[in-house]
Amino acid sequence: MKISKIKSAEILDSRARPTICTSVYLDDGSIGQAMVPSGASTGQLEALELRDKNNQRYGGLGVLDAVKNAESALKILKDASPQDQLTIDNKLIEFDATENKSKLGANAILSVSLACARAASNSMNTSLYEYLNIVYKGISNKNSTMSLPVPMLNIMNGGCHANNIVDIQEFMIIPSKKFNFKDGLMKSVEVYTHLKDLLKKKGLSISVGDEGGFAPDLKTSEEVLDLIILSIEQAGMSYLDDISIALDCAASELFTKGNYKLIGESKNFSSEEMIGYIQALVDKYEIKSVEDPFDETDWNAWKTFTKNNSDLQIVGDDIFVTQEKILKKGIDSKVANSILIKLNQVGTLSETMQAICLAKNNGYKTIISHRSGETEDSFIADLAVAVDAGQIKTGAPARSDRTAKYNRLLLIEDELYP
Ligand code: 2PG
Ligand code: MG
Repeated sequence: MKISKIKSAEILDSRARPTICTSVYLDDGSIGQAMVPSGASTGQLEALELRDKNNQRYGGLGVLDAVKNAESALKILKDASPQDQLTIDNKLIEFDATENKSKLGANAILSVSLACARAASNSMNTSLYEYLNIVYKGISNKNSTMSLPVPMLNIMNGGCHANNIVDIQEFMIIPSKKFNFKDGLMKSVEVYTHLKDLLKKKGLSISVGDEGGFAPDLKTSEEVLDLIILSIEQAGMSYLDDISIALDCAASELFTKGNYKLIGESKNFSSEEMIGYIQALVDKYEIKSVEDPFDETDWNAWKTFTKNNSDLQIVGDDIFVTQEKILKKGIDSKVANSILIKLNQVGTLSETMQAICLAKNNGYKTIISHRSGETEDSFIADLAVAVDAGQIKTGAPARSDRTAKYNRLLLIEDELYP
């Protein structure tokens, strides 16, 4: 079986920015399609997202060059087996031949990589998660089971995902592991609904940020956390026993000239002060998971904080950018104990799976993640199940770009545990 055609198009993401959709056609009639998401708080070392820079179209954000580049990959892929994902991805990497995929664009490359996986799974008549599990077993050389991930739902938005001055980007709720996926999601929705009522009663805005979480005009992180905990209690649940809290500080966005500038807190913190600030929040609120608490270059702060918090999940996003080489350095330097996994930070499915495998082999937890600019594509839901990731973060339980992933997981749970 061979790839007979690659067709790409410029489409829109959830923030009204262009992104790429690619369809891979196989000569047995199977088709696979994939849409690529896009971040706002991006790590400096992420693979490059190619934009046209033509100010006449979409303020320079068009992706027509990426569309052309994705289609041009047919000439190097037409003799490869679409079921050999590693070879497909290696050919794409060789064709690009740059360190950060800047020639073709990681958006172009990823769209082909994922569409090819979908086409192969369609051709084999398997569910995508089953097919991805086979691919993952091949890449990790291990017998990996599948499981439904615990969701992390971003219900209050700050940072660069919202039009308020709250410094921390994401306040997420995590349902207890005692719930199956369906019940955990339902409990989380109850909290989200109660939070909405609470905000209304307080005369605060219930309009939402980029990931579907509320984004009222609050200032400090403590104000936000108090409201979330109150809404958990008002929903008749027990904080920590039923629902706990995770943060994504996205601290690289707060870091300027060696200091952390926290506008909502009216504070300008040194690295040591930032460690103290995060530690105090974690201790006071018994936070379960903290992502990017420090700038991606502030490795000493990461090391100190990791050493002092062996029971806390400490997640590297902008610092590791889903890249094996950087994660390896992080493991050696004892930085963090978990990794956020974003396909478009590295640009191919195989490299993403290699990073997951390295993390797991070294006792790092893995969280599959959406981007703040998303599409209706739910690929990450299947990926989370296929690699037994354990956790997924994909926004609030609202807005179709976010619920597409939760809905897909509900259907997978029904298939796996009827
Ligand atoms: C993050 C992500 C997703 P963005 O920082 O973890 O929530 O945001 O896609 O803007 O990088
Ligand atoms: Mg993050």
